[in-house]
Amino acid sequence: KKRLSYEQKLEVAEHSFAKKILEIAIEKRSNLIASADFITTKELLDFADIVGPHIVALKTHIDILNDFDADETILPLKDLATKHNFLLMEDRKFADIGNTQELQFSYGTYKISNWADLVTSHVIGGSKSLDCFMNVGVVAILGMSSQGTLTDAHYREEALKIIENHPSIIGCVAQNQVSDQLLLFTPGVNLATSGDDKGQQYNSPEHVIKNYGTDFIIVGRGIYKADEPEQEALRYKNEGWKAYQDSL
Ligand code: UP6
Repeated sequence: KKRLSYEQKLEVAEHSFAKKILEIAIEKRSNLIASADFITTKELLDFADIVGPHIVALKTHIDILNDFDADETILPLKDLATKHNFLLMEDRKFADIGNTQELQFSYGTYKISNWADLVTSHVIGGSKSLDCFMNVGVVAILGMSSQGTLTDAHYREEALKIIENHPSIIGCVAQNQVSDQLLLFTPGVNLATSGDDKGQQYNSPEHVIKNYGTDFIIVGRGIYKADEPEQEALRYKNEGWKAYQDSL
């Protein structure tokens, strides 16, 4: 089965952040999301500036920063997102009742709702637990990349019923094909190795794009641990775009 192009997906996209990420992909000829799993603000900002031109989104785990500060971290990060035209995707993986998720989304140290364009969320709390995510694109966790994950076929079948029907959800994180109306984000992508010693499992960009129909590859250590992160970002960007074009 041939995949839809980003242009075709853009025509049918309804959510503003689905449109936005597709527009950036088309403009930059990139389907790369860099995961910036740093523990200091300086590393995060330096990295964002270096890979910014090549990515559609920067994925953060904002709660791992040792020195988070709204003015020192978020303001410059937003400036870099504007400068290089990429979205900010906070990989919070919400997994609670609606009321608690609403508090976690807007309050506390990180005030995610103030700055994130996209957030990840489990759907384990049921559809109504996702109603709290306003003015943001939700990327739902359908399946995980780690060894022994509990997101088996039965879980995914039930999760999809929620994911396909919630208006805030623009797509999902998964290691398998999903329907054309969802954007598919796939982490666990690395060209150098097949996994780590903590259960992570990797595939190549070509494998996930051709076999699962992945729209956006998510690459962490493959890029930020490389000797030359910018060169490596370009390599993943080019491999990802070529695999996309080949699969049209
Ligand atoms: N991530 C996965 N697998 C999932 C969901 N999320 O790896 O199923 C996230 C991790 C990390 C990034 O939390 O931030 O994607 C992958 O990083 P890596 O490329 O360094 O393994």
